[in-house]
Parts: sequence; structure tokens; C-alpha cells
Amino acid sequence: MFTDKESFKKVFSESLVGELGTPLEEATSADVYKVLSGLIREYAGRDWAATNREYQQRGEKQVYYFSMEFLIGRLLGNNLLNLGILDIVREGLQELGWNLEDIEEQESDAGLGNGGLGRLAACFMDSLASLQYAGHGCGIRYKYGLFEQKIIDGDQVELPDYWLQKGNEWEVRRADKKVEVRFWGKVEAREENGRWIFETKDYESVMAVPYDVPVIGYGHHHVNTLRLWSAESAMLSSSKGMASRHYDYYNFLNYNRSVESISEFLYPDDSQYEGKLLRLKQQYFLCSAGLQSILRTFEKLGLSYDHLPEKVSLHINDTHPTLIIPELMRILVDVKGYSWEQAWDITVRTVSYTNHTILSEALEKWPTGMVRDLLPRVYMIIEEINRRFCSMLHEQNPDDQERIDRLAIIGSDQVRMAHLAIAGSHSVNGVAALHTDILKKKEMRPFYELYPERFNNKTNGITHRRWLMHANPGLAELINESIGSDWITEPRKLIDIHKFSEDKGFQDRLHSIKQQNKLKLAAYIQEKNGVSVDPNSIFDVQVKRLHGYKRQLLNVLHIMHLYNQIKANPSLDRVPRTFIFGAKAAPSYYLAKRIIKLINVVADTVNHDPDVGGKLKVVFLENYSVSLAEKIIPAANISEQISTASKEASGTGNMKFMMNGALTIGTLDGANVEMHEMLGDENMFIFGLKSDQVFDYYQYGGYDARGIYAGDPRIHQVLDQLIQEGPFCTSPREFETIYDSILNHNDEYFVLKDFAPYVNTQLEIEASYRNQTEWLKKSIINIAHSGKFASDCTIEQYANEIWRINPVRQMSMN
Ligand code: 26V
Repeated sequence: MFTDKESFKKVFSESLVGELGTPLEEATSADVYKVLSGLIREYAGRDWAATNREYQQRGEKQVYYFSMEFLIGRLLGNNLLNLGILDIVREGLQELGWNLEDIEEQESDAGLGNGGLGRLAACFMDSLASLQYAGHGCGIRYKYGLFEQKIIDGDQVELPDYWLQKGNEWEVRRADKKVEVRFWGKVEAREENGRWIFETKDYESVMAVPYDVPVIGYGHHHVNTLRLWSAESAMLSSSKGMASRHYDYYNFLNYNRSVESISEFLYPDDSQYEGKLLRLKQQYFLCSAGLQSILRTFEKLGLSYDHLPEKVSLHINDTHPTLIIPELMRILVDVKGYSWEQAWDITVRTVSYTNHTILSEALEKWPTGMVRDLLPRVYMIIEEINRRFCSMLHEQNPDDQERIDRLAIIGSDQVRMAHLAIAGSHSVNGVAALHTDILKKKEMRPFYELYPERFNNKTNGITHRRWLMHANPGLAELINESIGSDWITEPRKLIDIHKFSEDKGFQDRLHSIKQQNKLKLAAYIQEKNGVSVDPNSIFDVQVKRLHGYKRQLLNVLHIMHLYNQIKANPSLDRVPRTFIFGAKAAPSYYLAKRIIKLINVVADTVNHDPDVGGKLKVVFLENYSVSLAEKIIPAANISEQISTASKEASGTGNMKFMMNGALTIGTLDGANVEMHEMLGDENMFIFGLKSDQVFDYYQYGGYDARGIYAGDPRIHQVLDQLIQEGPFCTSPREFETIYDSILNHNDEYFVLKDFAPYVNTQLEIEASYRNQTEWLKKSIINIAHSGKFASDCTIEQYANEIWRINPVRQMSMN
């Protein structure tokens, strides 16, 4: 369509004028965004169709990544980058009087995820396409993404995120591919020719309509599909829909409302499981719709279902899509006539599962009554899976009923989704070495003993295309000039910049790139928060969901302590710091919301106290999101990864900061452990309890938060400041809940235990920052080692070790 700047300008101007019917000069940024993104979608459209044709012709094995969340953010910039036309378009627009960055700002973030799990799915989509794998996403097109956060008087207020308001140029509605999903009803069983037939009567029908989003690979013509399902009333298209005996007009209206609610919003919790019927409906909706469309495609190959595992991999992102297992069993047994044993063999060989958390409160357990009512036939199948699983355990060990009860898939009137996922898949992976180790040795130990060959590790990764090339073009350019551009397709080659770690020229340029990024962020902070921050101060950043185990509180208590020190001695010689936070709290997580308030109160006090004299600034940036992350991370000097050891399964923010040259202060948790193995103590600031120590305290006791409070005057002071009127407390007991969580609930996350080591490590950081040559050397070494955490490497491992697929190099290029 266009191969150079001039042809782009021509095509673009014509489209703009043609679509708007107004002269070029009258177009707004929003107009330009709309026309440009439509044009790019069309531009990629031919490759998309060609890729799909290729898949059909070659019958290559297809991977389907099922996830309730895809936190993809904005697409325009990354699509231009992957198509190789970013420069042409930027320069072309410039000459027409537009700035590409301003145009990109017009796009709403697709915030269809809570945090790490959803963002991982998005990075994986990018890597699958860029490595030319036949891998697709299967998710839900929520009308409302994760809530928009406003900070009002220091408190979080949640607003609906109607991200589709301005339309979505990237998606294509495929009404021709819609499928029916059935809920409720009664199962009737009868025997026919010696076979049991199960038929569900009086069910309620919902139509699932797919919206396809192209996933454009980097540097070639490979385009995969992210298929997002939307729920629609079945009444409009046929007489199906609600069970007919319930029909009347008011019932019809209720039915319509209940159908549309299925894909209405994303559940905004990321670590607190609640047995909500609507959430269960969403999960089955995704599994049933996704599976039907996949099997339709499979059937075109004309093979029997015995071949399914050779042609299809179904991967489930956490337990949320686990119903894919009984649903596939239902289709194979009830519809395709397979025996239970054959169907089970096919299912297990087709499905694989990733675990993302060991937090017990996040483990999904659905009340049996709810599953039985909503999905009667699926529930019968789960019961049968459970019956056979338990009798297998019984055969192995008839005397150990306790073991059977513990491992059972159904127990205490609940369906335990993790147990079902492990029993029904051939691969179970954790997301960082430590996490997988904990799964094997502790959390899932009996399952590991049962199926050792199923367990494996796949350390998370991030796409360097979004998180380095797009977010930090200056740094990408410096790397290109120093070692060439091979790292772009082979990110491990980033290691080649290691040889520049002591190179003055490289260091100086890295420094000036970081400074420019900091200046840009400083301008953003000035605009949004009205706070002026010193670009020469250390930008110390903690951005992630707000949760007790992530310990934003440890960070704030440290800031309060620094403030107290400066107040006591205003001439104290400290390197100026800007503490930057971004975090959404689950709407119902009261303690987390109090911590947001505390950060904002501390910010207010610190930023306005003349005694502090610019040594400290604290900024809470509202509405943390993918696009905001792209602004913040390239500007960071320090990355805060300070979770209670053992609790953060992997973390992926840690990798993004590392790739952008920030140094990490962190605990030995999640993927920090693997970062530390590569970087060593010199290039990473490790502190605090190790996971084994944490487990020991939980198991044997011996931790006494009050003792630490009594023994450390710094801690005593900051905790008292939470409940006494003073610089951080305008009304007494304002932060009593926080205070209580530490002193009256014995500090579940060991904030006080790690406080002193944290303070000391922050002092080391300061000393280190004073020596810029040493600092820049460490920063370069961090970037050099970050290639290991590119999601391309992670996806290669999934492809080789779990899915067993090869890249599909296109035969016909146009
Ligand atoms: C749980 C729930 C429960 C109720 C409603 C919505 C919802 C949504 C998500 C979750 C699961 C949260 C698990 C999760 O996000 N784990 C994170 O996964 C990242 C990617 O593997 C990893 O880097 C983080 O360490 C881990 O916390």
C-alpha cells in the first residue's frame, strides 16, 4: 500500500479527506488517529488473510491461549513498529503537521486485564506472532475494562472504563462465526442401543459473537488472531434463547439484560477469589465459545478426533478457563461418541496449564450447587472425573483416605479448579524458578509426587518490542549503534553491550537518554499532579497493583522515616529522591485503599514542607495502566520489587525496569532470584528475609512485630505517626487499620522485619548513585542481561517443551 514516506502521505491524506469530507487542516488529532489506525488495520489485513490461508493449507498445529484477560494497551505504535513503517509514518505525519506521539495518545488503552497475568498474555501474543508461531488468543471482549482510577482528596475513586466509546479500529466483528452457548436446564438421560445419551432440556441460549483483533508479528508478514467473544441475546436472531416455557415480555427483557451482562465488565480483583455466579458464567462462556470455534476449524482438516492433540494445543492461563477440560470431555463423549477413556486421553494430551499464584485466597473453588445448576451436564462430567481420580488414588493407597480427601477435585461442597486443571492436563508450569520450586515442594507437593513429569518451569518474559523499542526509542537507537540490530530478533544478544559497561562514551549517552526520559516524565508529573520534581534526583519507582504482599507500605514507611530524619536535621546530606507510585487497589480491598490514601497524605506533607528543601518528593500517579507504564519505566533509576519473599510468583515489572536500565532494590522473590543470579550482588540491591525463612516463621512462629516496634525507635516513630495527630495524620486514628494490620495482626507480610535491612540497602543505593560512573556501569550490565527475560525466549520454551510446535515460515509472500 505504501513503501515510502511520500506514498504514505498521499494515501493517508486521501483517506483522511475522503472519510471526513473536510480539508486536511481541519482534522483533529482524534480524526487522524481514527483514519490512520483504520488504514493500518487494512494494510495488515492482506497479510492476515494470507496467514490464515496458510494455516488452513498446511494444517499446522495451532496453539490457543485461553485467558480471561489480555491487557494489551494501545496498538497503534506497536503495530507501526512491527510492520516496519514507524519511521515512514512518523516523518510523513510530521510533514503534514502532526506529531505521532500526540496521535497515539488518542487511542484508549485496551485495559482488559488486572495486572501481571493479563499483561503476560499480551506479551505472549506479540512473541507468538513475531516468532511466526501459529498461536492465537482466546478471550472476552469486555465492554468495560479495569476501572479508571481517580484520586480525590487522596482516596481512590473508581470510574467505569468505557474503552469502546470512541469505537475500536482494530477489531473486526465476525457475525458469521457466532456460536451458541448454553446455560441452566435439566439433563435427561436415556439408553439407546446400549449407549447412554445425555440431553439437556430447557436450557438458556446465549450467542457468542467473536471480534477478531490482528496480532501483527515483527518484521515479516505473519499475522495471528486474538479472538475476543461478546455475548448477545439469542432472541434477536432466532426463537431460541430463554427456555420457551418462561417466555413473556418482561422475562424477555430480563433475559436480555442478563445475557449482555456476561461480557459487560472485567472482574477487578487480582488476588481475591469470590464465588460469583456471573464470573463463572464468563468463564464457561469463554471456554464453550472458544472451543466450538476451534473444533470447527479442526474439523475442516477432515481428521478424526484422535488427531486433536497433534493439531491443537489448548493452553489455560491460570485456572480461570479450566472448564475447557470438562467441556471438551462433554463434546467428545456426548457429541462425538468417544468412550470415556479415549476422550480423557485426548483431553489430557491437548490441554496445558500455567499456575500464577500460590496465594491461597486466590485459588478458585466453585460451590458445587452453583456449578450443578448453571452447567448441569458439565457438572456431571466433573463428578465423573473426580470419581475416577479418587478411585485411582484409592488403588494406589487404599488406607490413606486423608490423602484422597485432600487431593480430590470435589471436596467440602466445592469444585477445586486447580486440582481439576492438574488432573486434566499434561503440563503444569510455574512462572519463575522459585515459584515452580515452591509449587513442587510445598503448595502442590502431593500432585507433583503423583505426576512428576507434568511439572515444569517457564520463567515469565516481556516483549522487548513494546518495552524497549517502542517505550524507549533513544535507548534502542544507542544499542543499535553500538552492537548492530541483531538483538531485535535475538534479544539474548543484548549481552553484547556488556563490553561497553565501562565505556565512557556509551555511559554518557545512556545517561543523557535517561535524563531526557526523566525530563519528559517530570513534565507529565507537573501537568497531572502539579508537582515539580528534580530530574537530577533519583527516580525511585514502585508501580504495580496495590496488595499487602507487594509491600508498598514498606516503601511509604521508609519515606516517612526519611522525612523524620530530615526534619530532625534539615542540613542532612542526602541525594535528592523522587518517589513515584502507581497502583490500583481492588475496590473492596479496604486496607489497600488506606495505603493509597497514606501515600497521598505523605506526598502532600513532604512536597510542601520547606524544611525538606527539595530533598524528597513523593508522587502518586493516578490510573496506572499500560500506556502510563510506558512513560514511567524508561525514566526510572530505581525499581522497587520488594514483595514478601515467596509471595510474588514471578513479577514482570521487574524485567521491564531492568531492560530500561533501572537498578533493582528487591527481595529474593519470583524472577528477582534469576535476575540476581545473573547480575550478582554488585548490580542488584537485595535485602530482607528469604522465602525459606518466611515459611519457617509461618510454620513454627517466632515472629513478633511488637517486639521490633518496641526495639527500633525509627519504627516506633513512624507507626505512631499513623494514629497520632501530626504531619501524616490530620484526624486521629486516620490510619488505624494500617497500624492494626502491623501490630495487632502480627504483620502478616513482615514489613517490620525487613524494615531495617531495607533502610540500609537504600543507603547503599545512595552511596552508589553518587558515583555516576559506577552507577552507569551497573545500569548497562542490567540492560545487557535483560535479554534473557524477553518473552520471545519464554515462548520458545513453551513452544518446544509444552506445545511442541515449530515456527510457520510463510510459503507465499506478497
Ligand atoms: C484472580 C482473580 C480472582 C477473582 C477475580 C479476578 C481475578 C483475576 C486474576 C486472578 C489471578 C491473579 C494471579 C496473578 O495475576 N498472578 C500474577 O501473574 C503474573 C504473571 O505470571 C506474575 O508475574 C505475578 O507475580 C503474579 O502475581
